[in-house]
Amino acid sequence: MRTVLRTAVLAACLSFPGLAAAHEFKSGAIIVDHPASRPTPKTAKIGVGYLAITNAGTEADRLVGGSSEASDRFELHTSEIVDGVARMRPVGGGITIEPGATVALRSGGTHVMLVGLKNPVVAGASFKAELVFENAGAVPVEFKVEPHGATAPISHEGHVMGEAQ
Ligand SMILES: [Cu+2]
Repeated sequence: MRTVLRTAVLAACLSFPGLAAAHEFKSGAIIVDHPASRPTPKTAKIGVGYLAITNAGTEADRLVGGSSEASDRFELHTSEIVDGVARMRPVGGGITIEPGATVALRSGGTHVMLVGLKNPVVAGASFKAELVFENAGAVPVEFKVEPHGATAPISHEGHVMGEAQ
């Protein structure tokens, strides 16, 4: 079933490259699915990166860092709720992806933080980046900037969860 779905998505991408929502990047055993960012206010100095990493190999690998053309630094953060407020802190030691596992970097959990934005991140734009893995090495990817709430039900609002509706 999953294979059928994936095939359908790929076919859709090939037919309508401009409209394709799915995009993925491979290097060795590592598959990076749909690197996405969110628009930022004009004065923002930080942006976010969301993506999913699958390890199709037989040995564990570890995402240890990266870089992007959009920012001075590329950090791995994790969010946690402390006294009802979402706080972030850098991930120490990288993110391990076990063989056969998929790890999603998402709002409200572990995510990429683009620190020191060179320009505002604008919806519809894209930027190049590199993920660095312990075994797979540097994996070039391209982030697409999607409007807030594009990937329901996950949204960037994970960073301000302290605000009640
Ligand atoms: Cu963060």
